[in-house]
This record gives sequence, C-alpha cells and structure tokens, in this order.
Amino acid sequence: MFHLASSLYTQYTKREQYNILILGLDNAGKTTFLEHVKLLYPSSSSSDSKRRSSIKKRKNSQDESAEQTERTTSDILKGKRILPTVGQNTTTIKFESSLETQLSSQFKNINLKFWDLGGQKSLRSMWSRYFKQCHGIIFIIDSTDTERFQECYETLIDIANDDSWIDEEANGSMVNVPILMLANKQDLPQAVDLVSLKTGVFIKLVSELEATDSKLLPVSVLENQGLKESLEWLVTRLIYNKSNKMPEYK
Ligand SMILES: Nc1nc2c(ncn2[C@@H]2O[C@H](COP(=O)(O)OP(=O)(O)O)[C@@H](O)[C@H]2O)c(=O)[nH]1
Ligand SMILES: [Mg+2]
Repeated sequence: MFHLASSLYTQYTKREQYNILILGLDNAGKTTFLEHVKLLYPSSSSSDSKRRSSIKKRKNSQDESAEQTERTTSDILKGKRILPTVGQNTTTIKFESSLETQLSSQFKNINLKFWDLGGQKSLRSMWSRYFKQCHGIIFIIDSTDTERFQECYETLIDIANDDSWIDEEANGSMVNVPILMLANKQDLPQAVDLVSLKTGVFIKLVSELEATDSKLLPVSVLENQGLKESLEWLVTRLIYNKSNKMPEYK
C-alpha cells in the first residue's frame, strides 16, 4: 500500500524536462538571456527560489505594476558584469505560463534546462555534441551587428544541416527540434527591425529551414522585451513535438 501511494506520488509530482541549447555568435546576448531567465522564473533548485522570492517580495511590498517589475529585473541585470563565456553555463528553471488559455494546463510541471555554450568561432564545433540530447534551440542574433549577418546565417544553416540530427535508429531520418531565432537588442536605435531581417539575408532561411519548426521573433533580452512570449512559443512547440522527442522525466 505504501509502495503504491509513493509511486502515485512520484507520478503526480514528476516534471517533464526539456533541454534547450542557447546558440549564436559571440556577443549576441546568450548569457544575458540566460541571466534574465534566471531572474524571471523560479529555479528547479531551492536555493535559487529564495533569491527570486526576495525579488517578488520587493514587487509586492511596493505594489508595482508588471511593467515596473520587468524594469527591476532589467536593472538587476544591468548591475551585473557579464563576461564572455568560455565554458558553458547551465540552469534549470520551472516554467510558468503567463497565458490564461486552454493550453495553460499543459504548461504545468515543465522544467527547462538551458545550456549557454560559448559562441566564439573556435567553440562552435563543440555545439553538435549537444544536439542529440536537446529538445529545442534558441538562436540569438545581434540585430545591430549587420556585418556579421552572413556569418550568422551560415552558422544557422550549419546547425540545421548537421549530421548529428540523423537518427540511425529511425532509418536515417532527421530529428526535428524547434528552432527559435531571436532578433536581439531591439532596444537599440541601430537595430535592424524584423521585417528588414526577414527580407534581407535571412530570407533564405524561410525555405531552408521550412522542414523544421522555426520562428524569428524580435526581443531585447536586456530590457525584458518579448522574453516571456518567446519562451511560450518554444514551450508550445516542445509539447507538440513530444512524440518526436520525448522529454526527460525528473
Ligand atoms: N542594448 C542591449 N544590449 C544587450 C542586449 N543583450 C545583450 N546585450 C549586451 O551585449 C553584450 C554581450 O552580451 P552577452 O550576453 O555576453 O553575449 P554572449 O556572448 O552571446 O553570451 C553585453 O554587453 C550585453 O550587455 C540587449 O537586448 N540590448
Ligand atoms: Mg556568453
């Protein structure tokens, strides 16, 4: 009886975990993205939840609007010194949906584990080692770095065509995982807007990545613009892609 109860308990409390790679050229904003996500969502480990609940308390005590809360996390972030990533940063968060839709029940009990890998050219060859275990990719583009758009585009195509996606167990078919492309730094005046990005060098992406589940969204990860909406799109796609790529159960 005890055994039954405990296994029911485990079943009920188990969380689905999806592994997400954060990729992009160096200086795109990958680490800033991860740091902001850590401020916005509770960590799967208890010690970090405490840190976040203190942010929440500040919010409640001052009765701030949602917009002001966003400014708070953005201010915290601006006070941090983010150094170029040499190794990798990983974080696991408990995903919470802000949408009150029919889908919100599906968004329950989901963990997202992020891998922020270094983006310098010498480190990019390491990325494919992580493809087999990942459920989704976030590719961050610096919308102000027009000189490197072509390199950015080629890097994306290399990711999509990598041999690691070939699934030997399924007659060599390709494993598709959703790719969320973020046109970052939209807060800066020199940022190229979404329409120009889509019709410029990235126009080829539409046809070349059409076999995969991909989307390009405008964001400012520093200013917390479009962050939650982007993650919601990604989580929706991860759930739809479950039969292709099963989550881990934790
Ligand atoms: N204005 C602005 N700056 C950003 C944004 N995201 C990142 N940055 C800046 O871009 C630089 C590189 O960011 P970082 O996260 O280290 O990039 P990574 O190399 O991809 O990890 C840092 O100076 C960040 O403050 C953004 O949305 N807006
Ligand atoms: Mg970094």
